Amino acid sequence: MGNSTSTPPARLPKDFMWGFATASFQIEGSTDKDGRGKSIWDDFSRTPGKTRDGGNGDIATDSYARYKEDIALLRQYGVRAYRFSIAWPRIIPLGGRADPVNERGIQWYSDFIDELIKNGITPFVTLYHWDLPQALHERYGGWLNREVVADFEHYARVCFAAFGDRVKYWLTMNEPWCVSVLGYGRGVFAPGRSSDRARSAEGDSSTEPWIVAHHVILAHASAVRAYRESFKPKHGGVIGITLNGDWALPYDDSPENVAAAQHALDDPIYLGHYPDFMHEMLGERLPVFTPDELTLVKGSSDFYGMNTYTTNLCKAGGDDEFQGLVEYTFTRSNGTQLGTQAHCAWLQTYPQGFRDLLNYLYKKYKKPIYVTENGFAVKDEHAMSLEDALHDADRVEYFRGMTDAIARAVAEDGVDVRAYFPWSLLDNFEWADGYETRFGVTYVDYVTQKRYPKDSGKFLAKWFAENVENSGSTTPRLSTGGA
Ligand code: GBH
Repeated sequence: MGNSTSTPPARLPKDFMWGFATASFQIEGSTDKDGRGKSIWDDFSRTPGKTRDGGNGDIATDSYARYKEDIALLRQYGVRAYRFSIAWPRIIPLGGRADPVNERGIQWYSDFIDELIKNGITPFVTLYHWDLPQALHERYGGWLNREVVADFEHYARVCFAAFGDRVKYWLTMNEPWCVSVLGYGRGVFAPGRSSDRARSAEGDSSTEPWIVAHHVILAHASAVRAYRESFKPKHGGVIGITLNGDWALPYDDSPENVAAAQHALDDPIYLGHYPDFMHEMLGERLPVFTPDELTLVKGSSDFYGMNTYTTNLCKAGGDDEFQGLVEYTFTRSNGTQLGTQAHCAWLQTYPQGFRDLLNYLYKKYKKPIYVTENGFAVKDEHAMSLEDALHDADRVEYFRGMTDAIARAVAEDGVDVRAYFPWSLLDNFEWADGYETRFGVTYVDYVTQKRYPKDSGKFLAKWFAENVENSGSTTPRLSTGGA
């Protein structure tokens, strides 16, 4: 593949989808409105010590109440699509397949989807972005119990039936690795189970993450089968999963580090089985798919859905099973850094890695790629004045590199990338980081809830207006000023 960045790449095709991504618990607030049940993040985030600044999701960006304002903002940016998630406990407050469906929750998302469509914006829906109904956790241990597979499938069917006439793009799960490892291994995300007794009173990090991941995969695949059998024939949409997939470079040329980088890239959904090194690492602790389940899982995504933020240099070794016994670093063997450091320790800017990842995945799996998240948190942005935060130069640099990488992957390397969703429309509730880490292209003043487009948001609006073949539908209107 080429590395040239001197000439401008060709424009993206006119059906290329771009827009911003968000997730229900990170933006909605209104946690007690319209019959919503509790999610595992409600109590977890309200428990002292679980989020860095003590923040919780009770108000967030107040987007449940302000949804028309948010959609007007999306329109100002000129997006063609919007990726958001549905909160399971708003649809089925107690979560289970025998529990009542909440018509008010359905009505809200239905109105929301109508408002998007009225504004020419394509809805792109995630069914599960980490807000499991608390009732299922209490009833049978949530993701730890096989029961959850049928309950998730039922919830998915309710959503397909209610919204499938208007929603043609579905994601079942956001990042199974985070659900499993961060929720049930490291215990830093809800429900916060871990063998580390300083974090959690309960949990077994040697087995639970793998059990949870197994159920998440089966729940995903069951929902996909339901969609393909009962809804796709009349609705004609596409469905898949999104994984957190960062590019992996070997730290150096040694065979063990080259193998380590490969381990960091392998996953069971697209391979259709657990990778060999997982068997070696976990032995009896790795759950087993029956032959029927393997058939169910294999091919269970119509596209390669991927949240990607950075590139890691990989070294074999260490004892962290959650990273497949691979150590990550951003410091090259010559002591230099891979890229610009973000506010989060795990994130540096490295656009060439993004282009290489797109090429690798397309050659390996030959499926269209939907980039469902990509973004950057500027260091100490939370402590800046509004004026300084709006001039988010490091985020602009990040998106300049990433958009160039996408355009070149498509136009010069022939990779079939269909969508790009920068994370995120708004600064929002950043899970265990609370409100301290800001990923928005729009600044949110949490006192007034006013939204202010940052330079990065304006950059993206302009870039996509200029670099996608014009379909004549949307034009950014940021000259009219802030929101
Ligand atoms: C996304 O995950 C999430 O989908 C989104 O909700 C979130 O707001 C966004 O990232 C920004 O963080 O420090 O060892 O605990 C991106 C993938 C994987 C990145 C887990 C952070 C933390 C690893 N994430 N990782 S650790």
